[in-house]
Amino acid sequence: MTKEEIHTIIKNTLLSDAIGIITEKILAGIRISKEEGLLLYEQGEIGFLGMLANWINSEKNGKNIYYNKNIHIEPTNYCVNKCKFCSYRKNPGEPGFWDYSIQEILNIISQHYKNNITEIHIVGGVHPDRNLYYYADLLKQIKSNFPKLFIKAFTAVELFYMIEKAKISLYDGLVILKKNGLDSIPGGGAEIFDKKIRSKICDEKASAEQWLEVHKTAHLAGIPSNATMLYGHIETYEQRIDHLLQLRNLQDNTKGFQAFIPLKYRNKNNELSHLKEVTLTEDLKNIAVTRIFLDNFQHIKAYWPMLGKEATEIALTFGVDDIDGTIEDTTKIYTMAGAEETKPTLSIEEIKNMVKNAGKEAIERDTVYGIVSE
Ligand code: V47
Ligand code: SF4
Repeated sequence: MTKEEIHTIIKNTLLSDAIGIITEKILAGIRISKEEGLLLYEQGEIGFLGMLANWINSEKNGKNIYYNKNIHIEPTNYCVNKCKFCSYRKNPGEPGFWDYSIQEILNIISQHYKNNITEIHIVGGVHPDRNLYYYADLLKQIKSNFPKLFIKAFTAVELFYMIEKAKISLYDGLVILKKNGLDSIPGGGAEIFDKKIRSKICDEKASAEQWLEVHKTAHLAGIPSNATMLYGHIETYEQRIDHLLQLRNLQDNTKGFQAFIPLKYRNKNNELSHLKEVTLTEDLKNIAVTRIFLDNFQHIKAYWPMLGKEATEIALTFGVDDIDGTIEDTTKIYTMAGAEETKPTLSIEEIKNMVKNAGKEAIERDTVYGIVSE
């Protein structure tokens, strides 16, 4: 779809004046405001939003859909926090509790290394008895055993806890981790920045300001990161747009975010299980609005273990240019929360078919979006 074709659609359809004006701004490369973003959520028609987001994405990334060969490591599900949406946290002694040693983590990586993985993604519970130097040692041992692997590790929530406990500055703590092998930071823990919602769903964990400060400091220290938003629980559209605005503002300052990942709330086995999950239409609308609003983010990722494989394929024409990776059945966070994929694994053939069905091209990348040649 070209710009001219979108202009024709605006003229010949029953789009409201307001949506028509916002679209003209977008086509002219003019940033839209918070109020205009909210209007897209409230009044935007799903097919039109998808077309617009797909056009923006093709201007930024052509037909490329990025994926990587990765595994996740979830070192423990022991956690000092008690987020109401979490289906994963367990106390020692409870069925389903785990707490891997460094050696066990190295063994897991060895089992997958032969498959040419390029990245390990490490996130887990905030363990009360571990500290910054333990995690620095973990990174160091992974790097010395598997020097070619990129390590994307620890949400801002885990980082804030371990660095505060070490009584050093965020900058110094992050530099220690970087020197020991931290290559990038995943986007988890952001949830929804709004104070009222945060106090209702994840009262104990790092605040919005602390989450943003960790990412800002990481960018200053030369560590790139991702950002997420947990949507589809008790938040409003206004709170979603406010969350996106705070990310867009920080990205203007630091340019350190690589990808934005909307995370759909899944409702099994947690304290918010009474809430209904949102529909696929809502998922696609949310993806499209985020692609339109976050004009300074290069990549929008559909995290397929959360969204499901079929929905991810559709998302590829709603503004998404990244689908995370092969994962090889190494994450439990979403399975425990009721996502369809009970053993999340995506083969290269499946990725290529999914991307081809969407009329795009699959490109293998590393963690920092360098292209991996076959
Ligand atoms: O912060 C927890 C979410 C996140 C549920 O950076 C839930 O590339 C839905 O950050 N329903 C951790 N979501 C995962 C994460 C992530 C995942 C994929 C890629 C990247 C990246 C980062 O998982 C948590 C929380 O927002 N989460 N429970 C649930 N019931
Ligand atoms: Fe802990 Fe993360 Fe679960 Fe919150 S979502 S309780 S921080 S493991």
